[in-house]
Amino acid sequence: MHKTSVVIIGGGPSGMLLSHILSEHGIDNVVLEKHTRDHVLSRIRAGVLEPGSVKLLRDVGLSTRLDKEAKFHNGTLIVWAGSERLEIDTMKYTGQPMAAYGQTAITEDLYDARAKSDGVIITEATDIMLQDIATDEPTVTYQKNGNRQEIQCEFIAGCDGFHGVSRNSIPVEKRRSYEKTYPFGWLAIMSETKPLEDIVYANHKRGFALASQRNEKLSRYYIQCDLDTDIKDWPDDKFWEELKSRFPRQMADEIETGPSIEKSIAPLRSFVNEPMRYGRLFLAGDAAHIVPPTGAKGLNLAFADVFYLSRALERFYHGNDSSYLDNYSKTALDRVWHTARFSWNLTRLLHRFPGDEPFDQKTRESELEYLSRSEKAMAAIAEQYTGLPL
Ligand code: FAS
Ligand code: PHB
Repeated sequence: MHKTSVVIIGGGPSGMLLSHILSEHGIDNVVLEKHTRDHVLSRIRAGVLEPGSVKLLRDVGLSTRLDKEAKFHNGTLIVWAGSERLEIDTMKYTGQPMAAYGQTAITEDLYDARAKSDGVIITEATDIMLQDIATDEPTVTYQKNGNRQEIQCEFIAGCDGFHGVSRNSIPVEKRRSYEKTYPFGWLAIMSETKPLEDIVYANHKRGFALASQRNEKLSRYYIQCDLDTDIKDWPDDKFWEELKSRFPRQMADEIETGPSIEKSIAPLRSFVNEPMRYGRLFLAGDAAHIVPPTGAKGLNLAFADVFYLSRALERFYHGNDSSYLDNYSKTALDRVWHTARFSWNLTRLLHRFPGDEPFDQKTRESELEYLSRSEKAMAAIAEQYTGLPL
């Protein structure tokens, strides 16, 4: 039997950032992660940080490597109709840059920081069960090395992602979810090649494409693909040819190709679970919501939840004030719905949908043309792309 203040389920970016911040405030916590550290760090996911996420990482002392290695961009490009282009100029309209810095690097930084401060991160903790979450004395049990363990705590943070156990520990009659699935996925490639100068979203009649990066020698590219796509049907040269066909000629000629070091297909989904709190259980990150990666929001939204939840727990333990905990779900969901709407809308604008009429593509191109011409419309997009202030 162990005791701690907060048990954090999930050792991904949400759980590890929450663990770091709570420890910085002297709040005891234990992280239970079902996989090994190496497995968690082997995942390739998000690549772009909002200024608010960069500030949060700087404020909690986690930006040494980020400030050395991240590539800061004053804007992100959108190209369409084979030759047109516009810039979501976040520097001009919000005075802040976006940062290209991979989720893998952030998670490595988090694991290193927790190891340095002797954080209690229990990996390969399986068959996790949450008990008495509606009481003031919840417990968490788990299997480790064949033994059943139990931890008594005061709060549980469900940071175990979309397929985790936390959300479903809330009685089904006490929660409601909202979901939208998209009739396509993203086929992703990582290659040790020089990336394009900018992050570029492409709307093309053959489908969406995205050019991104992890550093000066590591490129990340995506193309929209059918849901039943078999990755075996996509050798590297076929991927590069299709990717280039979706960018304006001059930009396509700048794309440096090379062997893939990773190739995967991710489905797109919008999902929101309400509420994000039940009793002493608080959900954060993908455990509570999923947004399509079109707006580079998933990881940033997870960090916003962690900011609100860590502040609420700090006020409870050090300010004897539970009002931030009581308001957590509403505060977090306000931002979640704003971000879910923005990500859905950008996905609608930039992708081709099966069953589209020519009219649909023409109206998308007209909307992009309007965006490129209207300072007011562009300011609105830039404000949403950088993320509203925390
Ligand atoms: P995570 O899913 O990252 O972490 C949850 C952790 O909990 C995992 O380590 C898991 O092993 C663990 N866990 C699960 N069940 C458990 C259990 N029962 N017990 C204990 N531990 C358990 N976002 C972007 O912004 N841009 C992108 O390009 C992008 N691409 C993505 C591609 C893919 C394939 C996926 C799945 C997501 C992508 N995302 C992207 C979103 C992603 O970055 C998430 O927003 C981010 O990982 C959220 O972090 P967490 O909330 O920590 O959830
Ligand atoms: C990435 O670099 O992986 C990335 C960038 C922007 C997005 C999604 C993913 O919108």
